Formats: sequence, structure tokens, C-alpha cells
Amino acid sequence: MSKEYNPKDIETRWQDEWEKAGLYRAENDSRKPKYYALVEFPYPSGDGLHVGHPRPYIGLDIIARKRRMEGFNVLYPIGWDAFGLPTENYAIKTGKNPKVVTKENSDTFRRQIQSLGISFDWSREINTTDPKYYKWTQWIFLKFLEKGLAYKAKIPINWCPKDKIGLANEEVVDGKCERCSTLVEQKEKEQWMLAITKYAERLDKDLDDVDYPERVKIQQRNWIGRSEGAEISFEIKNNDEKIKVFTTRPDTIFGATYMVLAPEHSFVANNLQLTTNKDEIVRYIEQTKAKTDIDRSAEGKEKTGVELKGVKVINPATTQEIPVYIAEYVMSDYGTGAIMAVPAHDERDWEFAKKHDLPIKEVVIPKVIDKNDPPREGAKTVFRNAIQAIVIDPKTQKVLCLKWKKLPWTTFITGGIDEGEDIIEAAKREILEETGYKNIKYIKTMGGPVESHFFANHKDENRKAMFTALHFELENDERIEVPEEEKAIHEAMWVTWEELKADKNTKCAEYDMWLDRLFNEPHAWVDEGVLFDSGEFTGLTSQEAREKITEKFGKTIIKYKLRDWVFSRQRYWGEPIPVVHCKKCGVVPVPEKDLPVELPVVEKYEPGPDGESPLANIAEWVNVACPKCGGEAKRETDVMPNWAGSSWYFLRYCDHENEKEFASMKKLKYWMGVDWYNGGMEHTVLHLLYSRFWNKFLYDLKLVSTSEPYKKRTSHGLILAEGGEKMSKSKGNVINPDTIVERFGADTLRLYEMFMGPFEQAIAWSEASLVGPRRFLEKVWRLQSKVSKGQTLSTDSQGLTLVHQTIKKVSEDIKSMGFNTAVSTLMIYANTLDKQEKVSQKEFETLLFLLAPFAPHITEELWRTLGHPNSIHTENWPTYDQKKIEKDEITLAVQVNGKVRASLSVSRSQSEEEIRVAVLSLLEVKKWLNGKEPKRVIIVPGRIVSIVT
Ligand code: ANZ
Ligand code: ZN
Repeated sequence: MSKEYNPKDIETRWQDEWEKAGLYRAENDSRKPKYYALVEFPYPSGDGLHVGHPRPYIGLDIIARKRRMEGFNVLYPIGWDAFGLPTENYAIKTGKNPKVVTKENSDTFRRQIQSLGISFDWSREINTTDPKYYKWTQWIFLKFLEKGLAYKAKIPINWCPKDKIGLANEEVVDGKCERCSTLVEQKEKEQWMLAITKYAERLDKDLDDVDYPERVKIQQRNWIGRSEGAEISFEIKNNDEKIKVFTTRPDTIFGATYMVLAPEHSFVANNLQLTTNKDEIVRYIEQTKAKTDIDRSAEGKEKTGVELKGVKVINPATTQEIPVYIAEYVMSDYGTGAIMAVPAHDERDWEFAKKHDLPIKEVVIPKVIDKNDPPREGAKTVFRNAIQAIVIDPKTQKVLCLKWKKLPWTTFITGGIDEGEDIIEAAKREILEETGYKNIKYIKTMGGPVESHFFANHKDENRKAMFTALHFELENDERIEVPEEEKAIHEAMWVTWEELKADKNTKCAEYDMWLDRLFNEPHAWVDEGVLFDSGEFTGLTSQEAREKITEKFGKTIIKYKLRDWVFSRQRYWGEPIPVVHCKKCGVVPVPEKDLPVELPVVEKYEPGPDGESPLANIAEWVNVACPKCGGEAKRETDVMPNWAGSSWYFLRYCDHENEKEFASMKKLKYWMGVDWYNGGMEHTVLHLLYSRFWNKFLYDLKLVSTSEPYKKRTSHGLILAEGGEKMSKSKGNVINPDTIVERFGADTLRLYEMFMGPFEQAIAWSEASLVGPRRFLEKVWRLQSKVSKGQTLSTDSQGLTLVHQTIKKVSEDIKSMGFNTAVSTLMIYANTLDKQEKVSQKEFETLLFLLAPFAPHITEELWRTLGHPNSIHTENWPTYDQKKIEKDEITLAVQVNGKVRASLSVSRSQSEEEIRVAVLSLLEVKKWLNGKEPKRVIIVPGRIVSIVT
């Protein structure tokens, strides 16, 4: 027993034993309830594992292990997501076959993961590059094809003109080719597409029913980009055609002063003959072609465009003719590829209108409700057309205000506009009447009016005022005498903007708005408000107007930002797309019996001519007989993107050896959906969306049992290098788990990674901190010498409470991924046991059970040393008794003659006599007893002491 803790004696021995016993194998045809825990399977890179990789594996390992101990049949599988660029590029560089590279790399990964004692069911290991696996990836592709969801389209791809290859987005760095730094172009190429947009609505809506972190749902929703709006047709002058626009702001239609089409809009190409500046138009279209969507829509970028001279459309609301432009900021593949431009209320349209000198017409005005004096119910509402004059003294930059005498108000100079009166005249008149200043210079009218709602105290009525603000400057101090009746109401004074802002009586709900209009560059006002200058809709709120205007001029539609998925890559190391191109029959799917279409072994992995896949260079592979007519045909040489294999791998784990189906419905029904899926935030958008899409598609074909694959999703934080930088090979700061296992043991590494900080947060590695978890394990090791065999759980009530509290806390923390606090709870518990002279076997075993998911090797060793024949990992998870947890201390209310006068803390174990003595010695009680003996003292255990005098 004096033997020291040495993980090297223990860890690999138990790992071998467990594997031999098949301890972590998920059972088929089990009667037990199932539990499916899943982590994202890794890409086996040449660098091997770094310490960041195991964080999620350990986290879900703890959950999987606890679930097994709770009696579940657990599926916790792993495999390799092994197609992809780094391996291909490595193959190009070294001439090594990617298959060989993949085998080497996954062997390393496997060995490393196994050295950590993760309870993966290795018998179900899968590899996406194994033909037995990708046969089914190809099979699913053919289903997409059969259902019309896989199709070919010409779309722009990133193209390096020097290397003559298509580039994945991640190979474009700052717009340049990652290999040769040439500026990347956009080039149209025929690509296979998957129609994920057909599932946009469900992918959005069904997020309601899954347990994902809110931020994950938000990211998914933003990517899908659901947008409710209106489709409105604009007639073309002297032409029977119409152009449809998509707008989310139909309420602004009266302000649509021009129209913009995407340069690719079919109307442009089809009607060039109508225009008088054809060359200019064609040149602009050519220019835009080379640009990416991100370039085109970048904020703050100069808004270029060209008018289609000779073409006009009619704004259906104003019936006015408006010009038509093409501009790169309108995308061809969103909405209808055409917009009604409303410069007054859209930033991009504003910038464009400024640049091209187009009219800006304000049609929605702010609606302001005075929070200090909101309109009152029952009071009559009076409409006013009014001005606010903002007079500034250029010498002091102070502003002229009115301090009201009988009301706690500070206002600008304000007053009604008389019928037919010019607003500048009205403002000047008010300034003179109310302040006496004679020489005032008009600067500008500060934008359109604002609709202001407030209760006018001095008139006892609600006001709905259309305020227009005007900016003036004081020329000199010359004043006339202000009439007495004005003086009685308010007094004029000069204040600074700060004073005005700080003055709590400042009665100007529009204050921030005026400040913005006074001091900032004019800009679009994009918020909602009240309609202005909009015919019969004037005065309606934006929301009311949206409905009414849509009804009159168009129809409601829903658009999504999501685009169809570009599903082909001109590469080697991917799943061949299983179709054949026949001169006679066109695209012919490879018959199911001929699947998989295997990747041929080749010598060179460079792309083919004109950016074709390297497969195009292999004539013997490419040329085949058409499966339909037997004539000359060629294989498709594009391969699938890396996302393909991971879009359905969770299904294959359920039935990984099935040669007849990708997985049988019976097995899927038992195992799916995944109960808990943990993965990185970097996969929150694409992988999660793609796999949800494939699952839904297969669900619709009645080939899987649930419409959502994952019931619950969580994300772990990254482990950063010491100092907080990202670990990367190029920075030379990568830490290999092998060295940690060698020096400290796998259990210490596991415990450290769980203890280092909250699981969801990024955290820096700290070598020095590994000592803590190691010492803790040594303490647990030493505790075995204190165990008095056979003795049952502590009878000491405090000890008993701690045991139950610890079970509860650790159980709950694991459930909520509070792994770090679970570990500290176990540390406290171990410390308490360590302070005892003797430790009962029960107390010690409880510690081992709770620690087993975190440190599976040491707990197994200690458990067996106690003489148990079976693995600790098949034992039952300890349960707790809530009653024993409630704090030993309880608080009793103390009543004197029916009224609560005091309270008293006592231990649960105190006797009634002890309580009686304690109560009667309380100062508050003595006061009421006044030196006399109580008539009665009634003790209701655990609740109340009642004293009658
Ligand atoms: C008029 C308008 C007035 C608009 C206004 C906005 C504000 P989301 O919310 O992203 O769906 N739009 C429509 N199709 C476009 C395209 N193909 N390329 C670029 N912009 C396009 O945005 C919808 C709004 O974006 C639409 O509503 C349209 O401009 C613009 F005060 O129409 B709006
Ligand atoms: Zn044919």
C-alpha cells in the first residue's frame, strides 16, 4: 500500500483490459434505454493531436461514462473525416498517395486518443475516405439527383489565373491565391449544386424545437437569413414587360425615386437595344463580373453604377417616371435582383443618390412620444403644425432657450405656423416675439418634420405636433423689449448644449434627433415612423402602411439569404461524383450496383487543363461505357467538397457495417437522434446546417427516423497556447498531449483540461497548473491507506451531509458541463476525508465513483485494489438523499403571544430542552417576558417556537 501513485503502471494496462473486455461497446438490440453522445470527428492531419483536440472528447467522455453508470446503453463513437486539402497538397508536394498519408495520420491520432482513456467504441470507427463508407455518400448523392435536388449550374468560382485552378474560399487570402499570391478572379464554371434552399424554411423554423445554445441558433438563423417583405411590379414605360422588386420596406414606396437592377439582371441583357449608352453598360457589366459578392456589397465602398439611358419605369404609388440604373451593390441572386431605391431611408441608396445626383424624398418621419408628458387618455387631441427654432450664438456656441415660469420646462423657441405662412417667417416671428432678438440669420431647415405626441399642460390637451426644426445664427445683440405678457410666461436665456442635456426639465423629446441633424452629416433615416407625403397612406405608422401598401401594389413574400450549396470541387482527394456524361443520354447516374465509384490510384495530383480535376488526366478512368446505352461516355471528374462525408456520419455509426443500406431503419430508430452533440463554434454554421439538411432530406424519403439529427448541441472553448495565442504549427507553440501523458499521466491531463476553466470558454494552457490536479490524484491514492474495510457510511451527521451534497453537486455539474466546479467539489470532499483519521469504505468508494468519469484509470485501480472483481465503470452511479442535504443548521421563528419577535439558529440534532433554554435567553424574548416565567413554550420541530406569557 505504500506504493506510490505511478500512472505508468496503471494506465495502459487498464486501457488494454477495457478494450479486451469490450467495456465501451454500444450494444445492439439492447433492452436498456439508449444514450447517444457525439463529438465532431477529427480531420487526421499530419501534425498529430494537440492538447486542444481532447477537450471536447474528455467532456463528452465524462457524460458518456456517467450515463453508462446510470444504466444507459451508450453509443460514443469516433472516426476520421479524412478527405480534404491539406492531405492533397501534401500528396502533391511529396508524391505520396493520400490514402497512405491518411492511414499514417489516423494511426497517430488513434494511438494518441487511446492513450487518454476516452471511452470511445472503437469497434465502430469510421473513415470517410474508406470506399465502404463513401459508397453511401455517393448513394445519397444519387438520391439528391433522383429527386431533382442535385443539379448543374454555371456559377462563379474563385479562380487563380496563374495556377489555373479553382480555389476554395479558405485558399483565398486577402483576395489573393494562397500558393502564388496572384490576384484571384471570379470565373464562371459549371458546378454541381445541392438545393439546400428548398429546406430553408424548415431549417429555420425547426430550430425552435432543438436544444442548442441561443448564440448557435442566432448564427444559423442569420446564415439562413429569412426576410419577410413585398414583391412589387414596376411597369416599364413604352414596354409591356414589368420588373419585380423585393423590398422589406414597402412603406417607403412613395420615396422610391429610382430603380436599381443587378448588372446580371436578365432585363439588361435582353433590352440593350432600348438603351442609348450600350457600350458604357456592357463595360460596367464586365467590370462587375470579376468581383466577389463581398467586394460588391462592402460597406462604405463608393457606390458605382450606370444608368440605363432610354429606359424609365413607373413608380406605381406616385405614378411618376423614374430612372433605372445597374449597380454592383444589388446582387443578382437575392430577392428579385432588382430594387426600388429609397435614398431617404436606406444608407446604400442614399450614398448612391448623392453620387449620381438623384432626388431624395423623405416619406417616413420619426414619431416621438414625450416620456415625461405622454398623451393622456380622455384628453382631447389637438393637431398643430409648428416650428422649433434653434438659435446659436456663433461666438459662444450657446443656444437660445426658454425657461418657463409656471411649468418645469426648458424648451427651444417654438410656436405654431399660421395658415399659408412661410416656415422661416414663422420662426423669425416667434424668435422676435418671445426673445426680442432682431438680427437672426437663417442657416438651414433641419430635415423634414417630426411627429411629436405629448400632453400640453398649459392647455390641458394632448398635442400631435408636426415639428420642423430650423437652424439660425445670432448676428448681433440688438433686441426689442419683450412684451409683458410673454415675459410672464417664460424667460429667454443662453445655455450650453451640456447644460441643456443635464437640465432635467429640458422638454424636448426630439433633443437627440435635433443634435444629430445639427452636427452630423446628413444621412438616411432608416428607422420606422409615420408616413409622410405618401398620398392616402400619410399618417399611418410604418407597420400599418406596410400591410396596406403591399395589399394595394404587390404581395407578401419571404426570401432567404441562403444560397444553394456548390457541391463540386476540381480536386482529387474527395468522393467522386457518381455520374457519367454520355453524348446521347446526357447525365447518367452510376447504377447502385456499381457503387462505389472508387478513386483511381494516380501518380500526380496536379489539376488538369483549364482547372479540371486531376482525375481528368486519367483517360483509363474517365472513359467508360454509358450505363444506359453502352455508348461512349465520360465519368464526371469533379469530386465532392469535404463537407459531404460529415453530413451523415452520425447515421453510419448506428450501423457501421451494413453493406445493404447506409444504416437500417431499425437501428436508426433505436439510436437517433443524437442526445448530445458537442463541437466547435467554427462548425456552428456550415457543418451543422449541411448535416441538418441531409438528415431532413433522408427523413422525407423515410430513410431516417427523426427530422432533426441532434437533440442537443453544445460548444467547447479553444485551448490557447501559454500567453493566449492560438496554437499553431507555424507559431511553434503547439503542445503535444504525448509529452503530458508521459510526464503526468493521462488522468492528470484529463482532470487538468476539465479543471482549467469553464468548458465553453477559451483558455490558455498553463504547464505549471498541471501540478494541482496531479497532487489531487496523489492525495486520492494515499487515502486508500486510511480506509477501514467493511465500515459503512459515516454516521457523523456532518460527514453524511457532505457525502450527499457532493453526489448532488457533481451529478448536476456534469449534466450542465460545469466540469471545473465538479472537480473542485471533488477536491473539497477528498480534503475532508484526508483530515479524518479513518475513512469508511463507503465514503471512499463514493469518491471513486464520482471521480471515475474524470480519471478512469486511477479509480479503476483503487476500486480493484479494494477487492472488487468487476470494473468500476460498470458500477451504479451513486444517488443522494435530498433530506440529508438540507443544511444541518435550521432557523426557527420565535413567536411571543402569536407574533414573530425573533429567530434562532439551531442544529438539527439539538434537543427540545436545549432549544427551550436558548430561546428563553434571547434578548428579544426576555424583553417581552419582563422577568416573568412564560405560561407555555411550544416547540414545533424544525419550524417554530411559540411562547405564551
Ligand atoms: C426599399 C427599401 C427602403 C429597402 C428602405 C430598405 C430600406 P434584407 O432585410 O436583407 O432582406 N434589396 C432587395 N434585394 C436586393 C438585392 N438583390 N441586392 C441588394 N439589395 C437588395 O434586405 C431587403 C432590402 O434590401 C430590400 O428592401 C431592398 O431595399 C434591398 F428604406 O427596398 B429595400
Ligand atoms: Zn448513353
